Amino acid sequence: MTTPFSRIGGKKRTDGVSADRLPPGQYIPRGWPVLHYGPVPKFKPDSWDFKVFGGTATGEERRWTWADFGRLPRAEVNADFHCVTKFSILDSTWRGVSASTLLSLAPPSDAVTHVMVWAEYGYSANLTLADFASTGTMFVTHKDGEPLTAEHGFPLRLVVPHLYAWKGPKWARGVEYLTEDRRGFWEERGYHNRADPWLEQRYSYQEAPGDGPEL
Ligand SMILES: Nc1nc2c(c(=O)[nH]1)N[C@H]1C(S)=C(S)[C@@H](COP(=O)(O)O)O[C@H]1N2
Ligand SMILES: [Mo]
Repeated sequence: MTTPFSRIGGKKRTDGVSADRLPPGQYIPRGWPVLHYGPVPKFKPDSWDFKVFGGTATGEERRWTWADFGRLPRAEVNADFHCVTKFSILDSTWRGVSASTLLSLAPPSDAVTHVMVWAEYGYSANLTLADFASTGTMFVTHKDGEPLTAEHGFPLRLVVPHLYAWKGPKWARGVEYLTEDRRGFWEERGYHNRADPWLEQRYSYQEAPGDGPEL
């Protein structure tokens, strides 16, 4: 059975998608909207690097140039994408480097509980280590076989399919291992620290004690 539940401009659309595929309050837009704060950065392959730092097991920072990063093992995941502004993109094939691959190449110390993923211009998003290590979490270069466009995060963005999409920085440049939770860019600005779309964890005022650090 399919349910007509997505709307555009007040007009009902039947998408042939069963209702349990969409988290509460979400709809399927036409196309893939572009949404971010600030300008689109220019990719500079010569100076681009990706760093894992903070609470690494060795205490050392790990750094990859663009060429080094290109040699990391690739993986693919089929997953959905849910923005807190209520659009959802279903069934994308994401290709890239799994967060779990980075965790095994640059292991965190036993004290690490959270990560901060950093992007160009200081954008950041915090995740529990468990959410970061989860199978679907991936630094992606391609969607549905096509390289990401600049607006969608080229050359590299994080995708965390089981959380609202702001947890996936476009133009990602690194990961900081944290020994306690710290709020990222939107989590400091009124958005929920955990961001589970199935629980509609949209705003920080919905947080229960223990969901995040004091604001
Ligand atoms: N660097 C950066 N990444 C970002 C954002 C941003 O403002 N800056 N916005 C996030 C939000 S709120 C969403 S919904 C998705 C949107 O991705 P898209 O533009 O590819 O649809 O990017 C996320 N990643
Ligand atoms: Mo978003």
